[in-house]
Amino acid sequence: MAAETALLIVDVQNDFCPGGALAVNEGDQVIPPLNEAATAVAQRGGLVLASRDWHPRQTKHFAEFGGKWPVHCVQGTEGAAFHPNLRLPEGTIIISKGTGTEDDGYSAFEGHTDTGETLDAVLREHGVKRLLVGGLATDYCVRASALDALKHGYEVIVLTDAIRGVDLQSGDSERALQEMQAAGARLMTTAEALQTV
Ligand code: VGL
Ligand code: ZN
Repeated sequence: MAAETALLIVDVQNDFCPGGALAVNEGDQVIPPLNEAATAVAQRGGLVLASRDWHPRQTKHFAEFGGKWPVHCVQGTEGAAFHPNLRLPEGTIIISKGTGTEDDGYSAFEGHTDTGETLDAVLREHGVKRLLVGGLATDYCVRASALDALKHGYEVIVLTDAIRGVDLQSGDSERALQEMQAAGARLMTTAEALQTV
């Protein structure tokens, strides 16, 4: 794998895992394959990025202010922390998103580093051409981030064993996968992806 391949870990935070405020079924099961991918990518000199849902307490994203969701991933809370079993290699770049009071901020491409850089800018600076994408949730932030990555011209591989969905409507995750694939993403298991690229 060349250094032009980066790993984007989407929103593996306590609130999206079992016991959390917006728990995704089996959400914590994305962690072992993502830890494996992170180690492999970092070892080969590739960049690892981790996005986090990072909401203010009052945002139109939450049901009590007109949105769709229970309160989750409020900036600085335990629910917003990365899951303790997630092992982020040294040098992992954190992208915070959903930080506004008006927007959902589903895509990591709407987020920023702590110095205010966009994800696209970071990827360009590092010469990244291809993104491996995994995390939570398949039908929201993984979907939005993968589709935006394709729009920005990156090659995208979705790690099928390292994603789980909310499925507010049954079939949402399956439809999201088909949508990502139709837009040009490749779907592979983590093991396949680490062998192939
Ligand atoms: C997400 C629902 C609400 C996600 C974030 O990370 O996929 N889903 N906020
Ligand atoms: Zn959210």
